[in-house]
Amino acid sequence: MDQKRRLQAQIKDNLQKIGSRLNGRPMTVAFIGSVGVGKSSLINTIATAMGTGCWQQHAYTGGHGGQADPVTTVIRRYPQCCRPEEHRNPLFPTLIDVQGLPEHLEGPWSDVLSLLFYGRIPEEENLHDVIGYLQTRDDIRRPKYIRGRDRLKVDRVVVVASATQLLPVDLLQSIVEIARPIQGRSRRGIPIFGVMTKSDLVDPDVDTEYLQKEQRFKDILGLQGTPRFLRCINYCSDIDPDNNMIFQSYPYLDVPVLRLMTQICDPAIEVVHQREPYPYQHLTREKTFWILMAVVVIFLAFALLLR
Ligand SMILES: Nc1nc2c(ncn2[C@@H]2O[C@H](COP(=O)(O)OP(=O)(O)O)[C@@H](O)[C@H]2O)c(=O)[nH]1
Ligand SMILES: [Mg+2]
Repeated sequence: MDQKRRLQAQIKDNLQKIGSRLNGRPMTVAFIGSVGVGKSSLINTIATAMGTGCWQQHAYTGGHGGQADPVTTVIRRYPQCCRPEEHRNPLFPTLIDVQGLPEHLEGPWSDVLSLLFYGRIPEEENLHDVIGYLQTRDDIRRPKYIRGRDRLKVDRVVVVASATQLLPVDLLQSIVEIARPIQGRSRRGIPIFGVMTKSDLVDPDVDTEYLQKEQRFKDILGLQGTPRFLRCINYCSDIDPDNNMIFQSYPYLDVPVLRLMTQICDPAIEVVHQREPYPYQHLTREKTFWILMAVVVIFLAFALLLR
């Protein structure tokens, strides 16, 4: 218990330091990964670890046999680590659960994820609607997603994979490219963390297949030799079949997650080019811009002629 309190105190300290850098707004941590890897469970585990009470289901967990709902990709936001009434600390991070991303981010999907990271997608928006919108409009006519809000900007990306499921290599690579672009027009670079859930279901000491998967995961995300990786066990019915977690918390689950949270909230880790705006194409490359210019020129010419 002592260790839990000590880590919580350190996180609060870190948040205080980061808060001034973010102009007093809380940081936003996005959880991304395939369906069923345990993103929602991880959010609930973090909520429990960061708080004082027992486990509660804030983010809805459990799937329908691992099937994704093909038409809803919703961003759920959990301000103040799911427990605003407990923390009353405006600097406690907002956790966001990015549900139902496809395994391959083709076409406009990477734009959508990029817009999300830049804080341009309003709350509770179905990402499939954003896709539909982008497919029917060119760059200049995107009034819906043209405004970025600082409090919606993603400051940390936590990529979640499971020890028992196939690694979605394509998805992982795309997330890295979008979060930390090295070429192209966008430059805002967001720190990436990796969590391997369900480590209760494997034995890393002898399971070489698992170890290879973990190495690959770290390689793709650039986590090799860094403290930005965590093997974790979530609060779930496998580890607590009688659901005693609704009456108590388990320090052996809380402490590892809190260790990762100290890293996530470490003021030494920063977003590169934090204030960089979303790189809309330069205005002069837009058809609409030239049409407007032509109208203005014709109008001026008429005005001159009629003088
Ligand atoms: N054994 C075990 N099961 C887990 C763990 N984390 C999540 N689960 C289970 O995995 C399933 C999917 O979890 P969920 O959080 O809904 O995944 P999501 O789709 O990524 O949000 C649920 O049945 C969870 O109980 C874990 O660490 N260990
Ligand atoms: Mg979920």
